[in-house]
Amino acid sequence: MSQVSIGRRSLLKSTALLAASPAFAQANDGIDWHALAIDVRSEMRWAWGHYRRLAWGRDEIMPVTGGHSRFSLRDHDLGLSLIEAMDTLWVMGLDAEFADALAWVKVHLDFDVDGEVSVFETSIRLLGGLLSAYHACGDPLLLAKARDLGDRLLPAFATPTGMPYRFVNLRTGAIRDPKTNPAEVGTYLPEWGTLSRLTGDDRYRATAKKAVVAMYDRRSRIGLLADGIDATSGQWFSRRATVGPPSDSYYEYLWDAWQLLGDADCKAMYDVLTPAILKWQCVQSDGRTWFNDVDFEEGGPLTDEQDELAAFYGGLLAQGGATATGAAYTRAWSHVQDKFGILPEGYEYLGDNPTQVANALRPELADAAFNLWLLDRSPEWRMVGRTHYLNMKRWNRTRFGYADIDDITARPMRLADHCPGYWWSEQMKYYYLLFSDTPRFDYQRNYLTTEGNVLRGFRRT
Ligand code: DMJ
Repeated sequence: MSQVSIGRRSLLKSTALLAASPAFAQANDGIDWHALAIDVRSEMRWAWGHYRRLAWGRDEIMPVTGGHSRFSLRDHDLGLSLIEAMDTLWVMGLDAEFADALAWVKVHLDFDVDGEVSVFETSIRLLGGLLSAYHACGDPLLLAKARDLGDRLLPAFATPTGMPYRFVNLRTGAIRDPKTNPAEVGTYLPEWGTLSRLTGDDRYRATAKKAVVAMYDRRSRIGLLADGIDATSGQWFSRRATVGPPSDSYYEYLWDAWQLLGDADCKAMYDVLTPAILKWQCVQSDGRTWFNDVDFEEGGPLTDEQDELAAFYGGLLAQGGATATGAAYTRAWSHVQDKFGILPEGYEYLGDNPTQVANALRPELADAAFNLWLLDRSPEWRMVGRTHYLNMKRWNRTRFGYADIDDITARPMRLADHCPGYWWSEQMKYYYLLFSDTPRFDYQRNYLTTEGNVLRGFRRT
C-alpha cells in the first residue's frame, strides 16, 4: 500500500490487527471492550433521545435544564448537533436515528439565511458533517447541501492574500473581520478537497490550498508561525507561536491534506514547520514533554501554560513520524487527567496546576489516544480513552445529556448548561471506534477530520 493510500488514523501492521479483536484485548488486559462499546452506544442513544425530544433541529441542547441554544447564527438554528451527530449515529448502527436526522435535513435544512457565520466553524462542523453523512449513506441531497454551503462560504476567501475573512453572511456574501489566525486560515483542505472530488469543481480545493500556502509563506526565519495575521495585508499582528488554539488545526490539516488528498506540497510544508516546532517549542519538565508558546522570530519562551486544546497534538506528531514525542506528550496530558479527573482548559506544568478550571466537554485527549492506538494498537491508549470516557460519565452526565464543566476542582464538579456540537461528532465516535472493532469502519484505511468527521473509511455492510 502506498503511503498516500494509508489513512490519517491508520498505518496498521497486519499483526496489529490481531490485537484489535475484542477476544485478544480481553485476554490481554482483562477489560471487556465490547461491553464498553455497547455502553458508549447506549449513552449516545440516551442523549440523542433527549435532543430529539427537547431540542430537535436546534443547534445545541442545554442538558441541565432541557432548553436549547444557538451556535452559528444569532437568530436562526441550523441543526448543528444533529448534523454533527449523523456519522456517529451511523457508525454505531443507530440506523433509525440516522434516518430520522436525514429526514430533518431533507425537509428543514436551508442555508439561505441573512446572517453571519464563522467560516472556520461552519466548514469544520456543518460542511464536514454533511460530507461525512454523505460518505455514510450516499444520499445525493447531502452532497447538494454541502455544495450549497461551500458556495456560500467561498466569498470569504476573496482577499489579496487568499487568506479568508473570519465571517461571511450566508445569503449576501458580505464579509467581515480580516484579523485572523492559522486555524481559521488553514483548516479547510480535507473537506474542500473532498467537495471538489465529489463535484468535479476544483475551485473549493484550489481556494483552500491558496490560503494554506499564503500562511506558510509568511513563516519566520526560524520556521515558526505566529497566531495573528491580517488576511488583507498579510501582516502579522502577534508574535506568539503555539500548537494550541488558534493555530492547532493548521498543522493538523497540512498532514491531513497529504494523507487524504495526497497533496505532497502540504507534506513538504508539514515537514518544514514540525522540526521548527520540535526545536523551539518542545520542552522537558519533571520527566514530561510539553510545548511552550514562544516568540515566533526569536524562539524565546513566553509561558509554561498549556491549552487543553493542544492535547490533540500528540496524535498528530505520531502520525507524522515523531512517534516517541507524540506518545510522551499524550502521556503528559494523561497525567493531568489522572490528577484532576477531567482536564482543565488551562494548565501550567511548572506548578502542576490548572490556570483555567473550566472544561468545555473537550475531546482532544481521546482524539490523541485514538490516533496513537490506530498506529500501534497498544492497550495503553485504549486505557487512556477508557479513563476519559468513564470520567466523563462520572462528572459530565446530567439530566438531559452531557454538559460542560465550569469548575473541575469543585466536588462535585460544577456543570454548565451546555453541550457543544462537537461532543456528538468527536469523543463519542472516538470511544466507540476505540472500543468496538466495528465492521462499519475500515481500521486500516480511513480519515477523520479535525471535527471527527469520517471522510474515508466507512464500510456500508
Ligand atoms: C473542535 O471543534 C475541533 O477539534 C477544533 O479543531 C478544535 N477543537 C474543538 C473541540 O474542542
